[in-house]
Amino acid sequence: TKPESYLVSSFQFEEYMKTKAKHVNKALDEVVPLQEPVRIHEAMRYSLLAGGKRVRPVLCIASCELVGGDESQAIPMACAVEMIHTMSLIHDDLPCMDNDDLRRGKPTNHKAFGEEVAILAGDALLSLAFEHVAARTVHVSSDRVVRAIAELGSSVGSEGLVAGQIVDICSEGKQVNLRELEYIHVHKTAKLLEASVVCGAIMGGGNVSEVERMRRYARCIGLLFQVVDDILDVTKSSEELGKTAGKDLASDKATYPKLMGLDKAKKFAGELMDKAMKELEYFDAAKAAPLYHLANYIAYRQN
Ligand code: GRG
Repeated sequence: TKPESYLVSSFQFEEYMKTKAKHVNKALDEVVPLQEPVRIHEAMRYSLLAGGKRVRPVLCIASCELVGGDESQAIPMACAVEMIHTMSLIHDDLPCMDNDDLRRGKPTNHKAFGEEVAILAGDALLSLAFEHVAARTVHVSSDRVVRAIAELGSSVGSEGLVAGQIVDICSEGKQVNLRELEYIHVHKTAKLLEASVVCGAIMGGGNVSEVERMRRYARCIGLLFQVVDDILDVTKSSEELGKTAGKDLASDKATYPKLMGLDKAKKFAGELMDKAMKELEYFDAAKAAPLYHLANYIAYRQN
């Protein structure tokens, strides 16, 4: 599939991402000031303001604007999804989970602050996310705020991120089939992307059919995100190794290229992209431009 065919040429995507990310970063900086107790707020800010791509908050804002809402209605929710994303990374990096030393090119939270503080920083960010949406959302009816909070909650808990993580942990050392791999990815990665998009549409005043259409779009790009990640793992490491056997094909971690072959994985990514685009066709093309480009960015990113 040609990426160009989806692009509305006059739309400045990089400019759009930069501007929206700047708004989100400013809001996040204000939501978590360096106050007493300094140690915990320092640790929260360290990971929250560490320079992530802000894909989830930008999706949230774009989805809100697509259905006719204003950015201001989605900003607290946009901050909340980034707080939850950040806390999931902090906990994922812990010695009892993935035991990683580096994240976004910096020492992981527990390396910088110690394990106790890292666990608490994650807990505090998770709690603050829900508090912030409930307390700070303006110009949205309270029934919409409550619906969005329920949506967000289900994407994180034992039917969401946590479900993906537990199945991933329990499958360690075992052969994972395609169905199980998809379950892990849908829950660990796609659920929060889905909540970001769906909650943006709810806050922006979308009707039920618009919200559900955006959910289907998000499910496709959520899985796409991971399939592309798996493909990049293979292609990048084979480049680094100076060809053929990619690291991922050699390691025991299940990936799409490993389970279905690289060509089929690429074809699958293309199909997910097409399906996502189909959902956007229902909307005004100019208004949907950011979401076309976001899908495109996820599909064709280089890292
Ligand atoms: C959520 C209560 C709760 C606990 C956490 C550890 C855990 C349960 C879940 C793991 C979730 C996880 C680490 C999923 C992977 C998510 C993912 C695709 C990360 C990469 O996202 P990017 O590329 O990263 O958007 P940046 O750094 O740009 O933000």
